[in-house]
Amino acid sequence: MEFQGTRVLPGYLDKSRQMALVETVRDVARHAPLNRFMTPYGKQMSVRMTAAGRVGWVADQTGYRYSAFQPSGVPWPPIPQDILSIWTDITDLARAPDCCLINFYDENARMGLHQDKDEGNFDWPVVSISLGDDALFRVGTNDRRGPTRSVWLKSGDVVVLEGPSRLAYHGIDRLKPRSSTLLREGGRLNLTLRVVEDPI
Ligand SMILES: O=C(O)CCC(=O)C(=O)O
Ligand SMILES: [Mn+2]
Repeated sequence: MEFQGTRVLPGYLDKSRQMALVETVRDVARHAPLNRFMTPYGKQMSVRMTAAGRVGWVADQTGYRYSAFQPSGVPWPPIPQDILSIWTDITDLARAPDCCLINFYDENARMGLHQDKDEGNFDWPVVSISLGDDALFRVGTNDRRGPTRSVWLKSGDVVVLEGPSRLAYHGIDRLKPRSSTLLREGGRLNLTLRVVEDPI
């Protein structure tokens, strides 16, 4: 399904793969606990985050950035194989992603409209996996003031931001609480796979 130039793959992961992925994410979170970052504007983000891979995403008063280290000072755990194979199957790329960003949304969490533009090279796609409660995903153009459209993402859906949509503004307006039973306590996990190239 094509949506504002963004590829949406509804139901890409069946229930058993979704359940296995939740266990994989729990295992990552044992080595890299979820963080509740502050934005550079001094507001606490409602989404809790962690990561796997060579780099993960951190935020503090000095700004947002990819870092080889967790806030605790230890490196991020490697990206698990079952997550890597989703990237390879969907993109057909030999290059592996450097970061699997993991977002956890409780029923009140949301993510404002933004571009993914800290990765250094936008020729690579971003692959985004939804697990758990339905989420209202909004995507627009490369212009913040451009028109947007919304689609409900369900557990097992995958979104690919690539080509002309790679820098599209996007965000999560809200969750539909208790719409999925995948996570025992409810809420939603989102995994985004990204190639991150260091500035030369
Ligand atoms: O939760 C989502 O579906 C989107 C997450 C996102 O845009 C991000 O982590 O940059
Ligand atoms: Mn994003």
